[in-house]
Amino acid sequence: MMNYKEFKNKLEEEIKIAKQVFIIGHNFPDFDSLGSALGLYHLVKSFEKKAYIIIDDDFTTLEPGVKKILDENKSHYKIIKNEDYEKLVNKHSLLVLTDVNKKSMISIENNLEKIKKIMIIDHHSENELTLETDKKFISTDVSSASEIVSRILLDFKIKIPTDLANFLLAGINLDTRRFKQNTNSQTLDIARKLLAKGADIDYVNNLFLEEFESYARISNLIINGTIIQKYSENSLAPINVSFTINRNMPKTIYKMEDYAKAADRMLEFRGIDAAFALGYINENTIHISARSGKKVNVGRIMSQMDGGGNNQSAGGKIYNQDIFEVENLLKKQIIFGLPDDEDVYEEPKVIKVKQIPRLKKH
Ligand SMILES: [Mn+2]
Repeated sequence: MMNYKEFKNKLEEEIKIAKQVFIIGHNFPDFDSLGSALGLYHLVKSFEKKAYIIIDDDFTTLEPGVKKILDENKSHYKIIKNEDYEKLVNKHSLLVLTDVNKKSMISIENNLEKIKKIMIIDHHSENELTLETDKKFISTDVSSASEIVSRILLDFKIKIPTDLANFLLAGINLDTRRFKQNTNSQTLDIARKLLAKGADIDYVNNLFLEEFESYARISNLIINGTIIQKYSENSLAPINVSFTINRNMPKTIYKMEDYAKAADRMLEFRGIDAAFALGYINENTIHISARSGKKVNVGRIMSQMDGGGNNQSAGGKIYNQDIFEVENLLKKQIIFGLPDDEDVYEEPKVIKVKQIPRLKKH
């Protein structure tokens, strides 16, 4: 393991000999992963090298603050998908992981053969899944990856643009829970220097407010609007499918990405095999987001509903129909998405209906 100074010097050396540098954070990036990645991009560009940030997630499913930063800044940074990386990577490439050290948490986990050099900047503890490299600076004593990257930029005396100072401060802010934890004098010193570079505390706070509002809105939709139904086939274990609709105020209009996130979140629960979230995206259009694990082919179900997608992730739009009729239609289609659509379908059983008081909003 290198100390900070050795790592910083090694990083400079490796960037300078690399043909191009790929920067990657963890899947579903948060402010720290994104801020530190943008900071590293700036570092690589300052050494006049080609830089790419790999984010393979569908942007519509990202946290709103993260998505906002990406949407507003995508012209300034080369942000690429896995498939672009596969085309660009060669034996002279350097890969830098930031805010992550485990293979299973990066999108290119299965495409690392061509990479000869890997460096890691992180503040999470290591275990047997940590990617193997001796060129790493991983310290759980540091608040965030953004703090480390800020320090590197400051030590190299690289000019930090105001926008970047904001993104780095957002990263530190997130992982210290606004300086309530993991904060020492160096964290505050770096935050102070970012503020001196023009970081705007109001901008950073607003990013967090968007996260919170979206989180509350989707949680409310899920808690008040989800039923779970059990579908069974003769010999196979029953399949649990969740349906999320705002059942109290079914006409409520949500953003398309809210349904995607609601379905994603439901699928995280153990035992849920498929998740559908549906509702209005404007007065007469219903959007359905469907997610599943291995047992249900949601692409097939959605294609029956004039939508599309693959086994695990699909969606579709329906015009001028009643939301609960659409839900019933969907339930009927589910048998087509089961592993074997022989005539072994039983009436679905509702196994759980939860209603708790709604939040004021929505
Ligand atoms: Mn972090």
